[in-house]
Amino acid sequence: SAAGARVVSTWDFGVGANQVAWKTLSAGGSALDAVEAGARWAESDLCNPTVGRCGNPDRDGVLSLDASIMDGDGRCGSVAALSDIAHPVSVARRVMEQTPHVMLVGEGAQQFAVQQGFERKKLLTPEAEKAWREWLKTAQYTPEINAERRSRPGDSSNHDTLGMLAIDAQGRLAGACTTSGMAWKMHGRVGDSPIIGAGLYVDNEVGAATASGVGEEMIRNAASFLVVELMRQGRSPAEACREAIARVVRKRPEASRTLQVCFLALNKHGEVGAYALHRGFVYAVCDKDRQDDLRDSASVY
Ligand code: SD4
Repeated sequence: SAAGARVVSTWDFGVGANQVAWKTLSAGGSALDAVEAGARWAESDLCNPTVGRCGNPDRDGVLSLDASIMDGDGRCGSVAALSDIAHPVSVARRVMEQTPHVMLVGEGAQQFAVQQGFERKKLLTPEAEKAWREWLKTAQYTPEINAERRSRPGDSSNHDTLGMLAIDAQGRLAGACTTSGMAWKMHGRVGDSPIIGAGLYVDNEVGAATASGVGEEMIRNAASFLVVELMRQGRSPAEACREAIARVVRKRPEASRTLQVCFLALNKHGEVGAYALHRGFVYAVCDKDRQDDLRDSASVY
């Protein structure tokens, strides 16, 4: 039975992603298959300007995607700055399963994807292109603290990466993270989402963590690894996320006032916790009792 299974995701569209993942979990499938399926759903979501094919481009008008996947047994794979491929999370899984490497970037990642049978096609939507042309008028890179609700296509809202963590009926953990990164980022910029330990970390012995927000802060603090290590030391998921946020603030108190950073964690007992720098972070929780639970995270500000 799927009694102990559970899946959690960042942001309100995490509800829909969880429901897709739940189909796998409730049928006795693996956490790894579940998070890949959920992340693929987010990547094809027509309304999401920060994940997958409808994402906003970088400052040169190029849509460049980052994604990672990690199994609780330590296997992991990721792609960064990948263009023209609709499902980066699945390419990340192929990197994990079909190569001796963990991370492929840019052209090499795309070449590998095509070799693996992924279709190469231009993804930038007319809405995203229009938003980019609008942005070019001022061309200021000033990431906003996220809107509380789902952003619309062409919205310049920056924080809607999907981070998803799951535990399956057999107690195995897995996670996935997928994003188009910060809108209007520099060409070649890589965020936290494809960096194992920054945007995602999973360890069957302890639990799993993922992040959303301005990725530079997560990379600086090896943040998802930090959250998992804090849980290893005995913190609950919520305490671990809160302490990691405190670390972000201590390191850059001034920047922390204007940047959003959000952590979500799931431990091996299925307990869930979250914490954010600023209010407005919501996360979705799905298990056998409830498949549409959306919760508000606590925050510093
Ligand atoms: C990044 N962390 O590329 C991602 C952006 C994000 O919600 O989380 N958006 O820095």
